[in-house]
Amino acid sequence: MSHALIVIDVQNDFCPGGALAVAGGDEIVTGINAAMADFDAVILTQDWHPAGHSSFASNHDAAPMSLIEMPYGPQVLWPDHCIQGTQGAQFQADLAVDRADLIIRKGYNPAIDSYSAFFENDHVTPTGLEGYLRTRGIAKLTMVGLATDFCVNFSAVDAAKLGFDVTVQMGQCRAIDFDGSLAAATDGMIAAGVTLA
Ligand code: VGL
Ligand code: ZN
Repeated sequence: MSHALIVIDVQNDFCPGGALAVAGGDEIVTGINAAMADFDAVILTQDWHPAGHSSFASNHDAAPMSLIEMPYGPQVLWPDHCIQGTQGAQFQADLAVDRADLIIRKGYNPAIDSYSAFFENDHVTPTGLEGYLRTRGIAKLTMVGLATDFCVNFSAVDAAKLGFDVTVQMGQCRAIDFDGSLAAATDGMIAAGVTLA
């Protein structure tokens, strides 16, 4: 049974100085690079939004971090971030990108956000990652990256629901922690059967 490391959204916009900076986001890069040697496969995810994406507050004349109701459910409105082709969307410069077998992009659908590496926020539109993992015989996943309470959380919970054996290395993640989101994410991951290490 193969074991993959899934590195979630270690991109400039989620690091200090970025458009949606996560405190300490850049601190985890050295440890993630070192961990890559311990896995059969390394997969990177990249948040990859078209300009004017529906998850951007600027598109709704609303304040960043406010909540709206989308056809697929509640959606936090974010500052513009990870716009396709921009410096902010590039991986943090020290991340060992060359070690990756696969880079999976998400959030490219203008009408639907995608926190999870497996499904868009409608929880039904697949990214294709599940098929990739299954056809490679990968059943065990360790997840690290940004942000603990959004993209790591949604990816881990979806993976557990799909039947993967999932561990989140909390020390190699950093959180946005907005309005209790980290505590809720931690509870949700545990309830879904994710191992928090
Ligand atoms: C993320 C908010 C918006 C994340 C991505 O990577 O956790 N959070 N887009
Ligand atoms: Zn995003």
